[in-house]
Amino acid sequence: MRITKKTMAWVLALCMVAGIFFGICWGGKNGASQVLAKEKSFSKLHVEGTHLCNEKGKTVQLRGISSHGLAWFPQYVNKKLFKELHDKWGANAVRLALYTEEYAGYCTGDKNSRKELRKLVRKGVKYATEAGLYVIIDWHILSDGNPKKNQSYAKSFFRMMSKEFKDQNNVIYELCNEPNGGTDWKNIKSYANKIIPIIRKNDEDAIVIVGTPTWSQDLERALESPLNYDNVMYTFHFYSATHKADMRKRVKAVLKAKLPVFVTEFGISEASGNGRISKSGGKKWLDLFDQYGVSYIAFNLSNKDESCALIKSSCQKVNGLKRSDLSAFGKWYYDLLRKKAGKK
Ligand code: IDC
Repeated sequence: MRITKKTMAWVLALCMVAGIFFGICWGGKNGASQVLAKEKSFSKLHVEGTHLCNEKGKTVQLRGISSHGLAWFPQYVNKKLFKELHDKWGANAVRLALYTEEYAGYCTGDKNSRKELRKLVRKGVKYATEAGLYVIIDWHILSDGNPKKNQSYAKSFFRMMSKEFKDQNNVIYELCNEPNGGTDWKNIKSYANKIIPIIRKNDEDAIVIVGTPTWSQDLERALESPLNYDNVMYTFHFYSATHKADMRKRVKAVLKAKLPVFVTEFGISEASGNGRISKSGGKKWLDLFDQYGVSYIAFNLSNKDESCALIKSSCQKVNGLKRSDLSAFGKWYYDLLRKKAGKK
């Protein structure tokens, strides 16, 4: 066959089309591009009234699960389990609890252990993103009752994280799990006013959740004197075998006054994380939060021998969980999440 200029042009054109086609396929198979595609599929959230909204102004209620201490139970930060939480449980969010002091906490180790913990957070964010879950990065203060105590660590941590995740719509920052031990709202505000600008410099409208006094229960203090930023929510935590109608009444009043609240942690055990469970109390609390579109996250994703763990202590699996592998709390929450997500 004589190769004419016309044939050459056709061959060239075909090569170009094939090149583009294979380029797209390769890009699609490549992990990074896939993550990018997923990232774009998360609606950017903002705060309106008591709750979160998506770009179309529709209420978005996040319902999810918190890790136990990341350093303590790192085995549950795995790709398959996070996908299961989304696909099978019907959750749409996870929380990564990074303890600051207890059990190899972020602020108690050396430079290397901090680096390893950041790797774990990164891994959690990646798996959550791939699974289609919003993800809360929780600076889990507890024995360090005043967030000012480890403020310099918090500053550099949130600076790094917000820089890294600035383009991800699904990442939410929780500044201080549970202030306690006499830490007042003035202390917390002063801390939040240092950290929020650091995050906002990298990600100007990221959702930020701020803890409240007395183990994140005194929402009234935030209502009296809110922070001067948009897209800020205030933390409330409850454990239904301890916290009952009198506290529900207080929370309801605050919601009626339109304070944006996020329940970043709850359990149906006693506040110690152990003891008896109250399913009926848990239902009353979640009914209230459903009524106001408030998001909630159950604590915790582990098999620790305590009644607030979602997995039975006899179960050693880290994914592929069946309903029968779950604790009483786990079964109750699994059924509730599936029902809310419209799964049969
Ligand atoms: C508990 C864990 C428990 C651990 C303890 C101290 O369930 O295994 O020994 O912390 O690190 C909270 C805290 C949360 C607690 C939980 C239950 O935010 O860290 O976890 N709780 O006590 N506030 C109220 C209850």
